[in-house]
Amino acid sequence: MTPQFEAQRQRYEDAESLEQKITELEKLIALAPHHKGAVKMVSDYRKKLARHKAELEKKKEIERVRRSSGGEEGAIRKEGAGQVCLVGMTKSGKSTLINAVTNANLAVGDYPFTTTVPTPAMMTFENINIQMIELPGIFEGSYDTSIGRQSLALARGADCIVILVDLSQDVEQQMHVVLGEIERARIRLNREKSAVRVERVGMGGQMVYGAQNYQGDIVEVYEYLRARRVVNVIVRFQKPATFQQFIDALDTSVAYVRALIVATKGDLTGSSTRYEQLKAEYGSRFEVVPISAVRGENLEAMKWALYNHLDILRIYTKVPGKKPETKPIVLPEGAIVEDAARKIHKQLFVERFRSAIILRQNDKIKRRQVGLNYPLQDGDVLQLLHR
Ligand SMILES: Nc1nc2c(ncn2[C@@H]2O[C@H](COP(=O)(O)OP(=O)(O)OP(=O)(O)O)[C@@H](O)[C@H]2O)c(=O)[nH]1
Ligand SMILES: [Mg+2]
Repeated sequence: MTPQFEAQRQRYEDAESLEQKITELEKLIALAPHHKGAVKMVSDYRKKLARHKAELEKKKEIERVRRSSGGEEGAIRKEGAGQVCLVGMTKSGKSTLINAVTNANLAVGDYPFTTTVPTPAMMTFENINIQMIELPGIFEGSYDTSIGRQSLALARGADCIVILVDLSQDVEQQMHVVLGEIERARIRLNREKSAVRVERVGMGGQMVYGAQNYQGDIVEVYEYLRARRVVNVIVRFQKPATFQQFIDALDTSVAYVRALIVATKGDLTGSSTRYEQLKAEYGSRFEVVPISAVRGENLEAMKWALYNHLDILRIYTKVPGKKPETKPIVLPEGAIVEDAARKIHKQLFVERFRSAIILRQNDKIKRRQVGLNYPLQDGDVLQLLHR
């Protein structure tokens, strides 16, 4: 490492805003040594850069939606390890479900639209908190109303969307309405963003790579770019991708959110047939979890499914000679030791990092000494040592 590199690393670490971090990290990567030993480090920095950028983009999108949906009033502050929005038609059982898994006592009515505004509650699961938000019932045209727009704006920024389907009613009709409004709100569910990458450049014309991955006639891609007057651009099809995915990649106002279907009222007649229908129809795109909120059936499995859709890791810190903490720190999937160290105490454990020890109960190697770039796993016990 050159002193120049070290100085830049410091500048990156001291950067306060996301924008600043991105700029400094880009400079850092440019200064990185090219020898073999540095490959892993550079690749980790690149990953981090991508994460910063995604975060920034998401922030901007949320900001944009907030502006177009009439200000801050609709926003609910994120709390806990993740935010889950319940989206379903009125009387689908959203409040009943939230009451069954939290301490909340939301009004449950036998008439439509009992819940009129987005309503949060906290669910404790294992040893973390997950925020559950009931959105007012969705109907065809919701997105044209101000409360509907506000609700869907919340869903957009959520970490996970639960589509709540009432198994005592026509399931196809419910899915049609809910997916339709979600689509209009420019939310894409369970779609991986990285199949197509679009980079606008200053010059060079239209460059398309990986055309063999494009599912369609590549001519329509060039056509579309011309129509949108995108003159200088690099498009990379990194995985099999459709035209819609290409358009989405070009359009930064589209939000990508993880989602699953919770099918409720499994205690009522006809529910098993409708559940089978739902699974056959949507099972390849969404995990479908059947429950009965009034009977409290299958709620544990539902909580696990929610947890898994949040893509988070729980890390338990440990001081030498003591038992691990019972409350974990929560990090996004893909996080490395450094991300945990930064969250605990940057000055101490990142800048003066000496080594880290990871304890994995259910692993062949139960104790390993690792560096800052080591990827973490859910449930890891982490002991950090500083100079
Ligand atoms: N049998 C049965 N009934 C349920 C279940 N969950 C909810 N219900 C009933 O469905 C009706 C609507 O429930 P809510 O929880 O108020 O539904 P919601 O989706 O919050 O409805 P709104 O807020 O009005 O849009 C109530 O009569 C509930 O008792 C269930 O698991 N089984
Ligand atoms: Mg309700």
